[in-house]
Amino acid sequence: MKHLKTKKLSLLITFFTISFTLSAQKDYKLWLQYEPKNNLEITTKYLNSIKGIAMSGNSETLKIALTELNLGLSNMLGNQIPHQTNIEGSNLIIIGNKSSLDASVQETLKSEFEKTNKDGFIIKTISINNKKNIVITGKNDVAVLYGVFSFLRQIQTNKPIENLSIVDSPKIDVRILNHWDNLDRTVERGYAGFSLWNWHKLPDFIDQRYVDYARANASIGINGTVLNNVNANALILTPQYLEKVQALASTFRPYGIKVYLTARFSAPIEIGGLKTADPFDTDVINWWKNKAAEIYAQIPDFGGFVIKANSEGQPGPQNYGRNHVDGANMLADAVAPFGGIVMWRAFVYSEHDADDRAKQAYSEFVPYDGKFKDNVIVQVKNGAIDFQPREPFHPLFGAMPKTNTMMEFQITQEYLGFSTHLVYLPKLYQEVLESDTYRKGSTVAKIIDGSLYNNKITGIAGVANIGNDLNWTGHPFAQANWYGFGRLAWNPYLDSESIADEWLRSTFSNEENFVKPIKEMMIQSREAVVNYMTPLGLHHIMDTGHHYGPGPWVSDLSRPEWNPVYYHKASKDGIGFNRSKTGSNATAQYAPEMAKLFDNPSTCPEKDLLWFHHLSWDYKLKNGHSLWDGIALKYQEGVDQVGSMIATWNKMENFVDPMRFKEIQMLLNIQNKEAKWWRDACLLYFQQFSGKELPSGVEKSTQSLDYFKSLKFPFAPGN
Ligand code: GCV
Repeated sequence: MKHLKTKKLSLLITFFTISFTLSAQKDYKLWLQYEPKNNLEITTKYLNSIKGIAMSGNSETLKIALTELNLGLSNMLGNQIPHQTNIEGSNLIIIGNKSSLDASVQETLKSEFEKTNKDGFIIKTISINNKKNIVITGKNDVAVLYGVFSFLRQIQTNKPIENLSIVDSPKIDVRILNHWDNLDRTVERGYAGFSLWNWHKLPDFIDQRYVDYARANASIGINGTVLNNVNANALILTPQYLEKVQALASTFRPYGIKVYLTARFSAPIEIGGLKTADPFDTDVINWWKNKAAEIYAQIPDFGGFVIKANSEGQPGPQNYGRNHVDGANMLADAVAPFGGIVMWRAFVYSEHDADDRAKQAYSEFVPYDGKFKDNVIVQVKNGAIDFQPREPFHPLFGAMPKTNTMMEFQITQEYLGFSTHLVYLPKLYQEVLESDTYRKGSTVAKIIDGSLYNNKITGIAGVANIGNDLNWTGHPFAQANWYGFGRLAWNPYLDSESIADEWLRSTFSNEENFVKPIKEMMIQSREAVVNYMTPLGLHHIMDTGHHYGPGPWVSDLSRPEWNPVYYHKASKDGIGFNRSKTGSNATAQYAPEMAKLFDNPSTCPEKDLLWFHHLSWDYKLKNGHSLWDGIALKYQEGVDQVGSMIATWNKMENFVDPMRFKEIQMLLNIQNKEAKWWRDACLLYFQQFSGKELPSGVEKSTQSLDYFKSLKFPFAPGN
């Protein structure tokens, strides 16, 4: 009897261990789940078009492509597909780069090849000797790998493959993640554990995670990674670390991912023993040249440097009376012989400049237009302040026609609820990319893909939300932000809703009763966070330092523009930052049509109202509400939106494995609590100035303002 009981117990433990492991694997597998179709009709349809695989070439990259194809097809369709070396037969999947293809196949795909760029791929059903086959190809092996992932996505998302004709080239050259990872493995603004890079064990120990990371990135077309924080430690450039960097670069290479590093401008002093880092000093110039040669000797395809200079205390050329052009061009010369680039960040503002912080990057950089070398690209955040839940697009986009300009988005949710809030960021990215700059009638996307000004290099960077958490990103839905960033970096004209659709199908389920409501939930989640944190153009009212939770009352920090009160300017007479021509005149940094629109509160989009205007509490909004009522109702709307996200998710239990279902449920409950915290704290605080009652429909706080002010979070992550 006792024996039986023990046996039962051990069976039960085994069952739970297996189901936990399977569930945990799902979290880890991101959008590459390759779930079995479990549907005879669908499976048969696919298998009818896939009778064999023929691969030409045997590079590392092609081997990876083949393994991926085998894995995806066998998992989804339950069959091992036979391989062959020739292309005789029908319904074969033929994979190989252009030059390895049979001459007649090359000829058949001539016009498609003309339309593809270096990394672009072709997936086409063609007839060879009167037999139908699918060719997956491109001009190089990495392009073939991209094609394989795209082909598998067709099947993951239940799309037909009978008559394929896909020609897809990336519109941006540099599609790159920026890791703000420190050498001690902490991650600045990281909310998903510690850094993936285990510097201590490198170079000899190659964690399987490095490979899985590269694979995930390749699957969405990301082709570069900056390994270390922009607040850099010069040690990364020492031989001891470069050996480790080389090990990572070699691991990522077959996946088409280049490694880049942040260069600390004062490195010649800190690790080079020089007395200065002056970009005009011959020893300094030579030091960087030698350093570049040393790096390229180990990593021939090293991508180049990113630099945060003279920003938030980081060293830069201005320490020596030089300017950004001097610094950037000096580094550009060092990497140019090897084909490297320099991504020079435009995130600058000074405590000694009394002007509106939102204006400073534009004021400083526009006069340099045309002065940067061809291999420099100026990296500009999407908005002029700092990755807020909503910002109007940065006025630098379109204002430097003779300068390569790239986008910097933040994927990690520094100001958007860390990794406990479900916020689908591609919606935010899309809003920025499709903004009309009125510069020759162009959108931001057209500026960064180079089509407007014919730039020499184009790029999009995303500040990574990846850490060593089992699920990579802390929140299972934050995986969608990594995924969506990659997809938009490939093609900035994609629609965020279609991206959500394919991500959901690849990550969870193809069931319409799941995809439809959850897609709606994702799409709405961005507006929800704006509503419960910073409605109607409010911004930067997060608590100080860690940026966790509300802190509109913070006013005692040493630099004025670090204080939330600087941004909302609430007083008895109203609220908002007057950036119109009667205020800081930041509007004048936009094209005249745009400036005119922003300048007038009645034409300024209401979503940006308090970004550009200081208005009285009684100001009438378009819906007839007073500004005070409108703000309060927006906060309430945000909370209600989170409530409906919870209601939607709670109905999804049958579509999701238990672990992810429960995780997301718990996280949504945290989000709900924090949305209410935001609403209550902000409304109590602003009410002191408005002196008005809450409009009907807005819930009253059960806590006092002093209670909210007393909350302290000394160990908030990411700091
Ligand atoms: C890496 C903001 C963040 C900083 C970050 C900085 C930047 O200020 O709070 O953590 O520093 O942006 O982008 O350089």
